[in-house]
Formats: sequence, C-alpha cells, structure tokens
Amino acid sequence: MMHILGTRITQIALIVVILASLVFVLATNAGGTIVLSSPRVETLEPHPHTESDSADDTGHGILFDSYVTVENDVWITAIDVELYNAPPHILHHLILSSSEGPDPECPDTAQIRDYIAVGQDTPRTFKFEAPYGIRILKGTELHLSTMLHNPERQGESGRTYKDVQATVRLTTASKADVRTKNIELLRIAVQDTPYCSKDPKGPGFSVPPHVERYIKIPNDGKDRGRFVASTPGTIIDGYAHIHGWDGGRSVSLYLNDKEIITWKTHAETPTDSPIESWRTPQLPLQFDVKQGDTLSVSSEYTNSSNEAVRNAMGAARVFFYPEVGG
Ligand SMILES: [Cu+2]
Repeated sequence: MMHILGTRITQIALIVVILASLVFVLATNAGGTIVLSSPRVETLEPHPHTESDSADDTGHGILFDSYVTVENDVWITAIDVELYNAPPHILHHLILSSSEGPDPECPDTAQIRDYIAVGQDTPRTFKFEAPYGIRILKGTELHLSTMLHNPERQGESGRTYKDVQATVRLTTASKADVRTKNIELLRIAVQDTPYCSKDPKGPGFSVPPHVERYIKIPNDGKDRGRFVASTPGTIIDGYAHIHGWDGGRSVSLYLNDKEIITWKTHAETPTDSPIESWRTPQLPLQFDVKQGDTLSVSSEYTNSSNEAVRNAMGAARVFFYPEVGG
C-alpha cells in the first residue's frame, strides 16, 4: 500500500516515477542480513512549506509502505538505517514494525511490535551486545513505513534530489553468536490524544503561543507517556525523538517519577550538506526495572511565535528486556 500526498503539478511526474519504482522494493535474507528498502525516487522535488505545516498536510511528504516476510527464526544484533543521495533531514521518519493481531486493550486496532523508529534527529545505527537481541520468528511480516520530506525552506528555492532511497539493514546473529534475551522497543511519548490513538507518526501535542518554557507531561490515566512494567526486566539502551525545528529542547525519562536521563537536541550542519539538521544524541542508558515500576517521559519546548505549534513530539524509545514470568 502506498500513499502519495500532493497536489502540485510538479508532483504528478513524481507519482509516475514512484509507481514505476515500486518493483525496487528489495528483500533479501542472505549472509546474515535482512534488507528492506523504500522504493527509489528518481526525482524528489522540493515543496513549499510553512511554519505550521504538519506531517498530515497535503503536499507535506511522500509516504511509502514496503513489506517482507522473514524466512527463518532470527536474532537481530544490529540495525542500520541509511538514506541515499539526500541529506539526513530528508528522511522524515522510518518505522519498522509488525502487526501482532488485535490489541486486546484498544478495540479495532492492531497490536504493533516496533523494531526501530527513526526520525530526522535520532541515531540511525543500533548495536545490541550479547546476550541481548531482537528475536523475530519465521513467517513474521515486517512492515517498513518511510516518509521522505523535501521542504523549501524560508528564503530558499529548495533543492531537487535524484535517486533517493531509504534502506534498513538488520544484521542477524550467526550460530556462534548466541543470543538469548529478547528485547523490545518501547515508545514512551507524550501526546494530546488518548491511549488508543496509535498513529505511528504522531499525533503529538500542541505547544501554545508565546511560551518560553513549556513542559508537556503524560495525561491522566492510561497514557502513552507512561509505561508500567508487567514483569521485571532491564532497560539496555535508548534514545529520544524531539522536534527541535519546532522549538523542542529535550525529553526526560523517569523511573517512578525520579529522573533517569535527559536527552537534549541541537542543530548542526553536516559536511555533505549546506542545510541544518537536528541531532538528539544517544547517551549510555542501562538500568533494572521491577514489576510494577513506571517509566514516564516529559518534553520541554519553547514557542516565541503568535501561533501554537501543532504536532510537537517528545518521545523516549528504550530497548527493554522483559524477564517474562521472572
Ligand atoms: Cu516526530
């Protein structure tokens, strides 16, 4: 399935190219890797952009869905996401997941297992030390959702990129590299919407106008800004996603309301691009969790403009090893 958001005439040519390039969806499972790719976009034109654009707006970005079925039981030891032929910020987001059937807690929605979710600011390479790994069973259908986004910045005419493609490579453990502890990616994010709204690219939250320091905290009751551990376990690593370009500053993670870590975001200009990108660096993170412990997040934003920021995001993404039944 594929969505194309766009109305401009220049994008009509692009649509044709995308349809033709769908056959480039690549899936291999040889030599210890599983590779999924977005279709290759031969010509990625810039589109006009305003301060208040959101990912849901017409013309905002191009969303692809690619699928591959895993042929053997595997343990994933590393994940690498790459974007070819465009600067990092062009990859708006990429999410690898599988559907685990109906969600008993949220009627009419599927329970989604996430493997990795990267945004413009997040790390793109992940490595898991033995005995940890991500276990994927034979027959699992992996779903890669990729959004490319090529905005015209203020005061710039925008740039066109050629042959743009995003790839995620999963390294699988060899027989000698024994992994026994299956980790899962928890996405703990503050948002305005109720628990059962599960749009993976948001929705986030709004930041009111004219606020120097706005702290978004989880909503009351069951909320995605909070995770209650149903088994003891270990957080072995983590990272965060913040919209620095919209005034986002940081995300903090708490264990039973005690701050564990704060990730801060900053702008930088990569050597291969004249355009600023945002980075939220990964920091060492490892701690034990007891059954019943609560992990929660808060996110700090600033907004000096006259308009509210829509679709702000503040998310911690942590790798959790649950000692099931432990
Ligand atoms: Cu985001």
